[in-house]
This record gives sequence, structure tokens and C-alpha cells, in this order.
Amino acid sequence: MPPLQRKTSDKNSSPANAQLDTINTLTTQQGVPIPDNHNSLKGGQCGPTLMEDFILRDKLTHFDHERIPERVVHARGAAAHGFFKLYKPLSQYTSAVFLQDPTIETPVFVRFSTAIGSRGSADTVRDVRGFAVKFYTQQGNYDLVGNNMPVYFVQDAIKFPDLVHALKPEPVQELPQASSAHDTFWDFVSLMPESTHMLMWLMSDRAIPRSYRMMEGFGVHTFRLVNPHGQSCYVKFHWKPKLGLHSMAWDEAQKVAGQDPDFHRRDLWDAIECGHFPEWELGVQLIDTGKEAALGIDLLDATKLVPEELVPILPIGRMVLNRNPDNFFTETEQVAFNPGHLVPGIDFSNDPLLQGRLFSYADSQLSRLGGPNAHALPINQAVCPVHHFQRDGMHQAKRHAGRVAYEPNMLATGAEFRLDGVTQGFQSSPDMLESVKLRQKSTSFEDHFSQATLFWNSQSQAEKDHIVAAFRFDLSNVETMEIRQRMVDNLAHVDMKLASRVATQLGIDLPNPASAAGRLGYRQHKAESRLQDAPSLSMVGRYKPDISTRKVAVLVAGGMDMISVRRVMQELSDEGLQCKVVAPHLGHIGTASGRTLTVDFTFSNTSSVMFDAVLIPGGIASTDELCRNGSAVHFALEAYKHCKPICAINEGVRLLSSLGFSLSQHKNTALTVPTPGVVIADSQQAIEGQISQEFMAAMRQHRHWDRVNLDSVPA
Ligand code: HDE
Repeated sequence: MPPLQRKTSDKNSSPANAQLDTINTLTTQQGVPIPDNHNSLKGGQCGPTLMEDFILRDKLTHFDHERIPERVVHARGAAAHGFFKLYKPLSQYTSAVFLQDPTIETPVFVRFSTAIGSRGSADTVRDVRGFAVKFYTQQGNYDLVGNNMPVYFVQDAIKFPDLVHALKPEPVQELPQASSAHDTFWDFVSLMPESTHMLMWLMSDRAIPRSYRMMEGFGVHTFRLVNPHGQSCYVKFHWKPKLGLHSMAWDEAQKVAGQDPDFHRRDLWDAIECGHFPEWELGVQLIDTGKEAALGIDLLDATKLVPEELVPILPIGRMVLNRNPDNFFTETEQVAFNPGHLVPGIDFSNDPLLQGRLFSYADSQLSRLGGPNAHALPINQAVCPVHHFQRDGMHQAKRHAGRVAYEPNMLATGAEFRLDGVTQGFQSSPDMLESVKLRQKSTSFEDHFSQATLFWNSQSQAEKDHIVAAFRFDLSNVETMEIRQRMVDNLAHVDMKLASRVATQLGIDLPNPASAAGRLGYRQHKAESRLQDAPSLSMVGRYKPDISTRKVAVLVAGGMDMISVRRVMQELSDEGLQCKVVAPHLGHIGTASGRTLTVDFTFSNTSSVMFDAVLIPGGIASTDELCRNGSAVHFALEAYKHCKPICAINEGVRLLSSLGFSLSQHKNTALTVPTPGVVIADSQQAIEGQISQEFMAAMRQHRHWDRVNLDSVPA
């Protein structure tokens, strides 16, 4: 609130003021009307600019300071507003007010991010994604600051700066941007075997999500729920996306990074603008205190997860993101998350990584947001009443009245802002803490490989192939041979076959588990896993497929057969898919039946990597033209190579002839040809409408990773 609000009815206000208040006058930051916003004040028409031009200085000074330091990690992100709604009261487990009443919608602000790239880096790089949720509850703000992977690289916060220094661009030339494929990262992690489990996730397709809307989220650490009787249980938080869990092909992710570095940011924004509100279910794994030992997994070790197969996830509510921010800077950039923002009923565990985070977030925000009052920025403000005696500091915006800024006092009422006597405020779970000071960790933290092996064993064949390819890609960009060797030697402790496959093409010796032993930080300690594999760790087949909002490219040129494709396009759009027409030029193209079709994109301003599936209508003239157009042929082949669903009608199949597909091959057989995810039909079948169902069934699988001989496809 400004100190004085001048009203037109004020005794002192002149008629001139009254007029100024009612029109949109351009002013300086002090409210002084600006006479000319295009010319600075000069000594004569051709003379120098005068220092006294406070209007110019007002503008330039503000401009010069418009950038604030970017987050040291998770600098690039995108965010949205929404709400969280509980399914049923959780009073048995927690006193948190927002987990009591299923009729209440708790407002949330959610920021997704990449971890390592700068603010201007690309969205689709290989990286862990941040998944940070601020719940504006009636008992203060609760931040669940998680990631899209359930484990982390290191076990103790004291290693975090080293990890980030190793992963960030190398300090000499600041290269490479937003990439793990360089020496310093692999040097560090190969010397920190505790990173191995997280490396498996980082090299998996989880690190190249198709969309923020199609990622799972995890609280990573173990927290505690505390009920009104002070009893607590351990809890792990999970977000499950309604649209399922999907990724890109690695080649595709790299191409998208060039063609649309804002791909994920745009995808989130567009979905919300179109009313397709992204949604997640919040689930918890609850583990009774005292029963954690029976799991055989140390809950305080952030390099470990608890498989759903051992402790099922209890769904507790849903989160919907339904409003885009009004201003990127004041909301997405200035939001300050902190795992230390807890509310009564939720508590920390003694995870040493979490404990370090409790210091780091507020500390980093002191410099990023310019002082101790960042909590008062609009996006960070609590929605419940806030009373305290903290005063002053940089950017203090509140006018605290009165002389009393302490408690207890007698000078005001003497009873300001005492505990309300009902909830007794935030209560820490009463732990016994009597031990010697030491710099050590539990021996159970020394098992670095058993869950990495469990993860590997749980992957489908295609997922395993992608992990091997990712390790090879990253390690082949490592110049120092010893680092490559050390890494595959470590991987031999996960799985010998994995390590051997990675080692080929790297110009090094076959992996030798024995030579990994004895290095810094390594202990030969592998826990007995209660599971051979855990299907919940794979991305395959775990979600009910929902294909709404997927993008389908319809490849056409003049003379395309609209009649046979009309029904397919209609049925796709009825299902919530977006069909976009891609043609050699913008404007309109003529159809075979003498109508026109509006074009959305050309082959030069978009490419297959911007779409989830491809539809190729028939039409002799259209197909002839597309077959002569290298970009159109490349479009179709590239979509095939990235394992996307493709549907070709009649002559349209000629665009795929180099892959060996033809209409005659298909005649009188089932619609779907033997290659997974390719649907071919003649005009009659298209008109009768069977193919839309086939095509959508192919899309429900998202990608057909089991296609073979992809390396031979020239795209
Ligand atoms: Fe963070 N992390 N982190 N982190 N982190 C930050 O906070 C830190 C860790 C995560 O959208 C910083 O305000 C330490 C784990 C997300 O604004 C910083 C340690 C997990 C975001 C910081 C960790 C995360 C951050 C950077 C090891 C998953 C972005 C600027 C002890 C559970 C939040 C800032 C947003 C951001 C420190 C490890 C997630 C420097 C010291 C584990 C999603 O304070």
C-alpha cells in the first residue's frame, strides 16, 4: 500500500489532480507525469543529454537492475497456479489442516525446472526435473520441494556443492551448457559410488520427459506425519500424472532443444490456456515408526527408495493446475520454495541430505531475492494471518505501526500474538537425541549398488537399451579414458551385462569389478534385496492411457483426399487430440474434391519432433508432391525412427515406401501392419472409420520402442 492514497474527494486535491487520477497518465516511479517518453532532455536539439533528466535516469536505473541472480541450481523453470483437494480426512495420521477436510480446495503454485542449465538453456536436455509445490494452507505455507526421480546423487548435504560444481559447465570455458556429458561430472560420480543408483535414473528415459504434465513427482526424502496425539509415522510423497508417464527419444530431445528450447514451458502454458488442466494424484507411502528396519532399506538414505511393491502408495488427493501466471518474473522467478516450510502435522526425518537443505534454501534466497523479506513478495505470502515481530531489513514493504516490536511486553496490550491454546502451534516430533558428535554415517549407507541393480532388473528391454545408449553417449564425450574405465568398472557392480554393453564403443578395457574396489568412498557392501525386480520402477504399462492434448501432424499438399481423412481427423479431435496441417506453404491448399484446407505449419517452420503422431492422407497429386519434397519424406521417416504412431491412407503410404510399406502389402489383411504403431488403410476403410480406433490405440502406447532396425532409417 502506498503511504498516502490521494482521493479526488480530498479537500486538498485540485481539479488537475482529479483529472490525473482518472486517466492513464504515463509517470515516473514517483508518480510524476512524463511529458515525452521518446526524447531525453538535451542542451539544444543537437546538444548533449543533461544529467538533470530524472525521467531518463528513473527509467535507466530501473532497467539496469532488472535482472536478479538466477537460482544456483534449477534456474530454468515454468510454473502454474492450481489447487489441491483431499479425498478423505487423514486425521488418523496427521494434524495438518489441509489434510483434514475433503471439501476444501487448497491453493497451490507449482514450479517445474531443469536442475543444471542456466535460465536461458533448453527444456529438453537430459536432466532431473524439479517438481516444487507450494500449498497455501490455513496454517501457513507448506512446500513439497521434490524432483521427478525418487532418489538423489549424494547422501549428505556436505557433498552437494561438489556435485553441482562437477555437473555445471566446466569453469575454464563454461562448457557444456545443461549437460552431464563431460569429464568433471563423470570424474566426480565415478569416485562417488553412492551416485550409481541416481545415475541409472539419469541415464533412463525419465531424464527426457515428453512434458512436465507427463512426469511423476517424488518428495525423495522420508518425512514424518504427526497426528494430534503426537504420534508419528514415516511418509514418502508421490505425484502420479493423470496423463501417464512418457518420455521422448534421445535424438528427438536433442533436436527439440534446438528447434524449440521452450518446448516444455510452452506445452504447460498452452495446455492450461486451452483448458486441458494438468492433473496429478498425491499419494503417500506410510511406514510405522519402529517398523522401518524390517524393510531392509535405510529410510534416511536419499539414494534409496521404497518400492511400491513393498509399501503400496495410498492415494490421498488430487492436484489440478488451472491458471497460468500473470507475470513470469513476479511469480515464477520470485517464488521461494524451501523444504523447511512445514506446517503442523508434518515433520522432517534425520536424512542428512534433507537436514542440509533446511539451511540452504533460505540462505540462497537471501542473495537471490535481495534480503530477508522475500516471504512478503506476493507469490510467497501466506494466505492465513501472519503475526511476528520481525522488523525492517532490505525491501521491507510493510508499515509496522507502534513502538512494540518484541514479546513479551506491557506497553501494547501485553498479550500480542500468543499461542492460540488449541493447536499449540508446530510441534516437533519428540525424538531422543543423546549421542556423541561425529562425522560418520550409518553402515547401512554403504550399500551403493543393490537398488541400482533392482532398477536395472525392473526395466523393459527397450528401456535397458536406452540406458545403455545414454551411458555410451555421455561417456563417449568424456575425454579422459581413466574416467570412462572407472565408470564402467563401477557399473559392473550393478550388472555385468550392462557394464559390458556400455564399455563397447568406448575404446576401453572390459569392465573389471575388482578394479573398482578400494577406491575412495567405495565399500564392498551390497544389501540383500527383498525383490528381484519392481515393475513400478519401469515406465511401461503402468498408467491408464489418456491421449488427450497429443499433437498429430497431418501431412498434405495440393490435391489431398479430404473425403477419406475427414472422419479420422474428426474422431481424433473428439478424443481431445490436436490435428495440425503441415504443408509445403502457408495459407490454403486445394483438396481433390475442389475444397480448400487451411495450413497451420510448413515443412520449413516445423518438424516431426514437434508432434506425437503423423497422419498421411491419400490423394495422388498430394502424395506425388510430398514424395518429391525431401523435408516431407524426412518428416515421416523421422517420426518412424522416433517410434511414433503413423497412419497412412491409400496413396499416402508411398511416403513410407523406403521403409518397405505399401498398400498392396496390406490389402485384405488386418489394418495394422506388422510393424508396431503403423496403421495403413485404403480410402474405404478410412471412410468407414475403423482406422481412427487403430490409430488411437497405437497412440495410447505413446511410443513403439520395440521397432527394429531403426539405425538403418535415414533420418
Ligand atoms: Fe535443491 N536447491 N538442494 N534439491 N532444489 C535449490 O534453492 C539444495 C535437492 C530442488 O522451483 C536452491 O531457491 C541443497 C534435492 C528443487 O524454485 C538451493 C541440496 C531435491 C529446486 C538448493 C539440494 C532438490 C531446488 C537453488 C542438498 C529433490 C527448485 C535456489 C542438500 C528432493 C525450486 C533456491 C524452485 C533449488 C539447495 C538437493 C530439489 C541452492 C543444498 C535432494 C525442485 O537452495
